[in-house]
Amino acid sequence: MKFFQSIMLTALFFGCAIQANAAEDYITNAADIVKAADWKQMQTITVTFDEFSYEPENIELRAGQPYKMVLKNRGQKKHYFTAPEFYRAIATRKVQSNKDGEIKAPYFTALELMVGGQLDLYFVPVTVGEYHVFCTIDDHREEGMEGKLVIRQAGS
Ligand SMILES: [Cu+2]
Repeated sequence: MKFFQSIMLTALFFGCAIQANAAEDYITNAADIVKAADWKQMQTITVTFDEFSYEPENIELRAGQPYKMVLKNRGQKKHYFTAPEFYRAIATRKVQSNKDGEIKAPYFTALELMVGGQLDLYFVPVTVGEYHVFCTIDDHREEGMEGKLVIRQAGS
């Protein structure tokens, strides 16, 4: 009986764990949010990469406000804009490279910029919270290449 109970508890625990993960997953209705947003009100934020920093380091965003985040690498090395939780907290419209095209996906985990590269991320922030962004190359993060992305409630 005890053994059976523990099996049931384990099943229950994993059931909850799976549900919790699902709740923390990406914004599944991103397409609707992107479509409903007023892109004429889009705000542009430029983030410049260098050794070893993002400028600005901390970015504040409003939920529901459409943005274009222009990522520019002005450094002498390749750099990442890795922010797995942040990308799952936004409704992504697209990532655009002005030279090469557009990439559409439900969400991203990381974007890598070559030396002199630029990528424009079009999105609507959805889930209020604080998210880390960092570079995963070598010891760049330890050297200081990290920042914070904060999504605040609309109107706050
Ligand atoms: Cu880097």
